[in-house]
Amino acid sequence: MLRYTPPPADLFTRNRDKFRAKMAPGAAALFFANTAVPSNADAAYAFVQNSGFYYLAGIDQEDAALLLFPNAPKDSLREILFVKRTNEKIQVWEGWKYSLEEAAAASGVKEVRYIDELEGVFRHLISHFGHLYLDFNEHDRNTLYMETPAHAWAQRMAREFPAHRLERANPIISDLRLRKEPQEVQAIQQAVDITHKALLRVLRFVQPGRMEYEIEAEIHHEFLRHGSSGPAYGSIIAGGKNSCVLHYVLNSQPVKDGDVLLMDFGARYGNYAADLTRTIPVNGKFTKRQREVYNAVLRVLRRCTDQLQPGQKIEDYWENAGNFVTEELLQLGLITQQDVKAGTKEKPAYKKYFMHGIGHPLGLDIHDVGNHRYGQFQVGWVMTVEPGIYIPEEGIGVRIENNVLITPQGPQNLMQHFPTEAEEIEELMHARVPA
Ligand SMILES: [Mn+2]
Repeated sequence: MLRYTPPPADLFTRNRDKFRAKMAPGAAALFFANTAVPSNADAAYAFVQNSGFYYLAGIDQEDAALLLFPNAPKDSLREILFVKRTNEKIQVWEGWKYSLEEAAAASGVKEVRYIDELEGVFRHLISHFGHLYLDFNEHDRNTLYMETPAHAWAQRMAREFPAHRLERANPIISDLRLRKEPQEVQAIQQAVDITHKALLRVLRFVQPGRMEYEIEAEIHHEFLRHGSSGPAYGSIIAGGKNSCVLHYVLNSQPVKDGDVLLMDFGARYGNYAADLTRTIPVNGKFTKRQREVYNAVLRVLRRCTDQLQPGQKIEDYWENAGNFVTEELLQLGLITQQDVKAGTKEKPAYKKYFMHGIGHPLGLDIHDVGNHRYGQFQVGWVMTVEPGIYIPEEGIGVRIENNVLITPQGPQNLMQHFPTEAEEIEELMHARVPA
C-alpha cells in the first residue's frame, strides 16, 4: 500500500471532466504513467509518477495508461484505466501493486483493465476517432530530453496511422493544473506542515561545526517519519559564501560561527510539493549587517505577497518586485542611483544581487506547469514568493520563501505558522540541544 493518504477519487474524476470539456469533439486522449527508470545495472531510481497522468488518474504506479474517448460507440469504452498486471514474481520481489478494484477506487474510473489489453482496445477504437491527444513535457525551462511512452506512441502513430492527427494535451492540463482544487490545496498544506516540523527540528540542531549534510539528514529524517516520500527537490543547505550559490546542493561543508545558513527544502507528500526557504544565523544570532539584509528581504517578501491578488497583472508584479528589491539595495548601499539609471529593462541594476525570479507556481511539480508569466493572477493558484539578496563579497546570501494561495479575498500564506521574523528564528535557536 501507499505510505500516504491520497486525495479522494472525486478529485481525479473532476479533473477528467475538466479535461474532456476542452477536448475537440470526437477526439480521444491517451495518457501514460512514467516507467521505472534504470540507474545502471539492475537497479531503478525511486519512482516518480508522471504529473499529468497522476492529475487525471490518481494512480501512483509505473506502467499504467488512461484512455479518454467521450464519443466512444459504447459506454464502457469512454474512459478506461489500464494498470500493471501483477504476477507471483512481482509479488515476491516488489510486493503490493494496485488490484483492478483498488485502481478503480483510487481513480474513480469504473472500467479498469490490465495494461497488456491497451493494444487490443486501442486497435478496436482506432477507426472511431481522427484526433488523438498525447501529453509531452512543454515546460519552458526544461532542458532535458527523455524518451517517454508518449513519444513511442507518437512514433507508432506516424508509422501505422499517419492520417490520424495528434493533438497537444499539455497546454490543457498545464492550464487546469494552475488552478488548484481545495483537495489539492489540502495536499500541498500537508507537505507544508511536514516541512514546518523539519524547520523546527533544524532550528534546534544547527551549531557551528555541524556539516551541511548533517543538517540535511535531520530534515529528511523528519520528512520520512511523517509519511513524506522525501524531499520534493534537492535540498539546499548552504552556509556562508555557499549561500550565494543559487542551486548549491553539494551540502558538503561545515557551517561556521558568524555565518548565515540558507536552507531551501520542501517535503513531498503524496505527489504534492512544498517549497520553503529560511536563512538563519549559524550561531543563533544575526550580526547587525546580516539582520539588515534579512529585514530588507523580509520587507520585499511582505510587499510581494500583498500583490498576490486575483486580477493582478503578472508582468507588473515582476516589475514591482524588482523595484522593491532596488529600493532595499539602495538602502543597503549595494547599488547607487547611477547604477539604477545605467540599468536597462533586460539588465536592471538589482540583478547583480537578485538574479532569479520572484516565484513560481507550486503543486504536483516543484516548478509547477501553466502559463504564469503573462496575464493575471487567478483564484486557486499556489505561488511561491522567494525574494533574495546575495552578496558574495560579504559571504551573505539571504532568501526567504513562502507558499501562498490566491483566494478571492487575496493572498493566504500557507506558511503563516512558520517562524519568519529574525527574532522568532533567534528565539527558537536558543532552545538548541548542545552539540
Ligand atoms: Mn522555490
